[in-house]
Amino acid sequence: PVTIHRTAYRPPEWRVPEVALDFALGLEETRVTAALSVVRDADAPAPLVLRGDALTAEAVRVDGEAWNGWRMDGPDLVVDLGDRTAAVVEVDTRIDPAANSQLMGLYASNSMLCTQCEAEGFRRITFHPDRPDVLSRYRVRMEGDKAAFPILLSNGNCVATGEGEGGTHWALWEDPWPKPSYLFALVAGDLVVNRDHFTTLSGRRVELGIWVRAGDQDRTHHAMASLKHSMAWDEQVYGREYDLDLFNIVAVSDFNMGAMENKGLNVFNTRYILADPDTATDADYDGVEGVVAHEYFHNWSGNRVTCRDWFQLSLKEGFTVYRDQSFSAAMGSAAVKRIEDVRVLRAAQFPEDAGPLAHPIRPDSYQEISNFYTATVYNKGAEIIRMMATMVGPERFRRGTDLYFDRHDGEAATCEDFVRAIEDGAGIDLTQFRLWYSQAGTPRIAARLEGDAASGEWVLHLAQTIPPTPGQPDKAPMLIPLRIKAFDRDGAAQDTAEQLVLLDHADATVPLGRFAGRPMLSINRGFSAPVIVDCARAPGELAWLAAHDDDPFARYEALQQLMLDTLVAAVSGEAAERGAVVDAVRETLAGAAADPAFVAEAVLLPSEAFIGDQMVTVDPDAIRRERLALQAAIGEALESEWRAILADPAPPATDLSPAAKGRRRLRGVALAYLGATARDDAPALAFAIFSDADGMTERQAALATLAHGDSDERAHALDIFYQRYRDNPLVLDKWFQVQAWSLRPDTVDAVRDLARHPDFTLANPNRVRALYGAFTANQAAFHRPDGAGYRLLADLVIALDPKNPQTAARLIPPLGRWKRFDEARAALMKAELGRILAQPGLSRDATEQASKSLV
Ligand code: B3K
Ligand code: ZN
Repeated sequence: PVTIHRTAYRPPEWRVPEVALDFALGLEETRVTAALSVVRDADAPAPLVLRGDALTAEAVRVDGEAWNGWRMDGPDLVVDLGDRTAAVVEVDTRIDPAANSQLMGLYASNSMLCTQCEAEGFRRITFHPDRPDVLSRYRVRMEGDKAAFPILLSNGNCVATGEGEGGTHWALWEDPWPKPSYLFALVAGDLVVNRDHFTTLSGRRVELGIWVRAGDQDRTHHAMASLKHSMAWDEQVYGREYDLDLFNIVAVSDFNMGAMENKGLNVFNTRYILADPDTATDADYDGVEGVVAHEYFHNWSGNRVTCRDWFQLSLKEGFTVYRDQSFSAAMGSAAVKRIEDVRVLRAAQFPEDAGPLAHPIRPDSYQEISNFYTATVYNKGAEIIRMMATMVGPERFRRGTDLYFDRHDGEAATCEDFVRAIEDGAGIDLTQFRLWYSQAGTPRIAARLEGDAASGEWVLHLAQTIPPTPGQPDKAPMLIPLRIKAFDRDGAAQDTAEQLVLLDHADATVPLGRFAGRPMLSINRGFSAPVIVDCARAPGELAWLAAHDDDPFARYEALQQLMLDTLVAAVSGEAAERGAVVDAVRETLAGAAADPAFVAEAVLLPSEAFIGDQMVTVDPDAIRRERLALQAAIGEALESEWRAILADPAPPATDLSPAAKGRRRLRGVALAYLGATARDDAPALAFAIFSDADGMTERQAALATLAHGDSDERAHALDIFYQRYRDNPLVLDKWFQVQAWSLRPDTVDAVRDLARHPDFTLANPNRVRALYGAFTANQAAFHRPDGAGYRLLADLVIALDPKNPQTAARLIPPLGRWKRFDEARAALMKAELGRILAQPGLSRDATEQASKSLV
């Protein structure tokens, strides 16, 4: 496979100011004529290289004349234009959308046609430079059978429609904004719309449409409300207005990721559009809100200012994730949102940064760009933006982003452009900070308190190390902003003010002030930097912080650390000292009435995987055992508290206020703790909640709790759930998922059986992820000592890769964590990676992931 290097970037030799596309639509055959107006930018004659992927050029014309001066170079079309400096190049191609199982380019989903072009899917529709720094104005004509495709959509505005011959009709769309090919979209199908409108800050009326299949309209209201909130928020917080008269969203069931920000025509996975209380959990509602916002925000951070090349992906993704996180924080509880975001970072990004696929947020090379839509580029990328915002404060940050949008509007920009705009606009020197873009690996900070008995002065010693990562053995110290505060155990009067420490050397000593005794150290408050802090704690310090810290994230963190320390000690064979955790949970629960959502997050035990991340060699079985034991101990010791929470009736499922969501979340946690005890009535209690539930949040929480056990109620509930929702794909995904999450010892076998279930299909990425994504997150199951879990995953990758390499390749990384496990498991994992690599015709996607994972 060819490796593409960031430093090999060269500006395009040909620009393409105009693209006119003509589609004769059909599910099995779509004919495409593309007319590219090309203009030479290179000084000397240069061939026009148009990228293709599995395309055949049926005819080529230049300036209206048949043209023979072209050849294929592998998949690409090379047109010799002699010494012309401008031309109109027309190419006819023919594609089969129904056979497109990769879901890249133009494909059929439930007899509708839709497109996905990012990153390199446009070249599966027609020949084109297909690089993000080539921006064009698009004019799209499409014609198709009126009965099969009553709705015809593309980017921009519909400027004309008409009837054709033989029952066809056509539409002409024009997008006034120049855009890269990856933002092109087309949708044709039998769709219904939820229409609304939004009036922008400057008084322009924007028509909004959310297009779904008949019967789904009533489940689009939350998405529509989220869209309008996003539009208003981006005006208020970033001064960004929408720039077309039309904004359409289409929901499709077969989609490789969450959604796509095509200009004026977002295409979404149904999962992030459809929601009603009966079928969607509160978390699903939040997912809809967050993804609708994310894609909408891309209109500025991504579309108006796009990326020069794919190495700059975090320019749009990191920034846009930061923007959607801030938006969701403003719509609900900021503290809870921060906890959730950090949990995602630790679950998905930290392991990536610590493994063979580690890469900087701005990678240096890739073989297949689809493999770089990672938690590092997205979520760590967002943390890098957040650190800049933290260092300069909101007003200066806004000056920086204003300058960025102003300077680069209409351009294809780089991460460096963004950093320079923040430097210039906010007035800060980010020279050293830039290392966050180039160095991979999660920095570790060792923190140590030291006091002077005579003076009572205390200092904090900090030391940073950045672990080696592939291709980066040695790292330079980074600039790490740490929000820090020290508390006096006995009197708040002597608390120091919070300080923002900018750690910019390998070591530093920070004066904390005068304290009567060792102060309580609150460090990395709000998770101000994406780092791991190692800090020796005095007895009782974490419990004190869990109860008294005035930063909610730090309170959460202290309790998590206390749980983690207890669990890691138990797993390492030390006598389990569970009392401190039980007491701290009890104390935290006392605040449940005031802030149930926060309390629910705070009292959750760390995941099995995160416990494993603390160990040199992960012992999945011991982690499973000790975590369950601690869960049971907390369940039993606080039984009356959990029962009291459950005795308080659930708020109606239609109540989606943060308070109601928080109460449901806490009820779910209470049920899980009770479910972990040996109490005889626990299954019946869960079953009653399952049966009485008036919405999916309670229903799913009860089902998930039952799924861990082996009660009669479990089988019964699973059956009821299946019968009730078998025709609703998104809910059926949950049925697969809860079984793959199960802590039962036979989960590997259950997943193997579920993969043979008539409702399981490799054609739908949501279904694949529901079963296998959940399974690989189930640490003790996936890592079953005999390797059955690894084999199951590799079998799936091998079966899926020929159909959908992008989705297949994304499932490989869990096999690459072999260095963290014992020798027997490591050998089994490597064997499965080897088996994947040995498949003839393995995709570039899977080859890159599997080969890098073996190193
Ligand atoms: N930009 C798209 C991701 C496309 C992924 C292609 N493999 C969705 C998003 O981040 O908003
Ligand atoms: Zn995005």
